[in-house]
Amino acid sequence: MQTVQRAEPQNFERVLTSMCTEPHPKAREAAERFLATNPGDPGTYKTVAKLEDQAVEMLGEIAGLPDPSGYITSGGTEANIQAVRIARNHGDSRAPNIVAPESVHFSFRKAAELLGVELRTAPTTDHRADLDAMHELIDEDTVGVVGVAGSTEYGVVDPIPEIAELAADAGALCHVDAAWGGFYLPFTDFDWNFEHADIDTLTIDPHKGGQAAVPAGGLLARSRELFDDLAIDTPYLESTSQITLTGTRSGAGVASAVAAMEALWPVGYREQYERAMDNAEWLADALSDRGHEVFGPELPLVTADLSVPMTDELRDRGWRVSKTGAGEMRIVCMPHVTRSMLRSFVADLDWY
Ligand code: 0PR
Repeated sequence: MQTVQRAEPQNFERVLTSMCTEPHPKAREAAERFLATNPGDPGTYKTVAKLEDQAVEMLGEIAGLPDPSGYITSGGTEANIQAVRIARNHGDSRAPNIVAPESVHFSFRKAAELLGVELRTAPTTDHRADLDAMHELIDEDTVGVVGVAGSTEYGVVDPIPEIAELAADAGALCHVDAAWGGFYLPFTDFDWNFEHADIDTLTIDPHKGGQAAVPAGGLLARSRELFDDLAIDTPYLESTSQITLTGTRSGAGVASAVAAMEALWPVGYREQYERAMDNAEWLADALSDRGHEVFGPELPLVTADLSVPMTDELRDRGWRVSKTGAGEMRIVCMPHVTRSMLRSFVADLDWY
């Protein structure tokens, strides 16, 4: 009996809520070719180890960091956990805390619990980090200050240069979570990356806007020394230490990240950003024309105050839509979301 069948959803046909998308054909092909490789053992799997260096180099170019350090993680969660670990190990507090806006992804809660670090979250203003509120939470035990460049729920970009200043004044590290926003932001006017601010570490995920296959997240650091605090001895491998969180890792993710970035950076990603923003703006207009209160798009993500029963009805019709914590409907205009998809979505809304 064949138990492994076609993956659902097919063609991302009615998926309006995911931050992942259909991999680029070149990324899919590369992932298949590298399925049996393990960048966790670079002595044995040399080709994929070289590809990982290339991936980090390209992510550095996207994030404005010449000569970057970093690696391809299993996703944004691992990258954020490792960034908190770097901040904790780099600081010298016995009761360390990190300060972040309340809009941070829940992966920071996992990081805090795992690492014994207190996570202090500050209220936001219009979903954006509030610098005064963050400043109030910072004290001598603060080892890290976090900004979000493209928030999960509202797609908002925090004032990163000012957050980096808060961190520097506190003698703490600055981490930016651009897991989702990182492949859109190079084509905007936002100051979000290493070029614009004194950032120490940054999360940027090829398996989201980068159109790589899952799993391919990215963690970058301004200097190699930041990773030294994470190094664990690996006596029986050819390489002598490991800075990653996981051991055996997916070579498929690494290879597909390189293939996607080679195919799309920068022209393809720019086109993708422009198309996604056009779609998000079209949707925002269509929803406000129908009397809904709309937030966004700052990046290609729109929320609207559609009633909860309506969201349930849409789900019954096969639309994959999700809600924010405050109950608004949230639509992410990923590359697979086309104008015709949005037209039929709005037509379904009109039907109610
Ligand atoms: N940081 C930000 C800003 C994120 O939006 C996310 C994920 C992460 C970190 C964590 O990344 P990983 O999920 O790669 O570890 N944001 C989405 C979310 O939690 C992830 C997602 C993706 C959810 C696809 C659903 C889905 O179909 O909502």
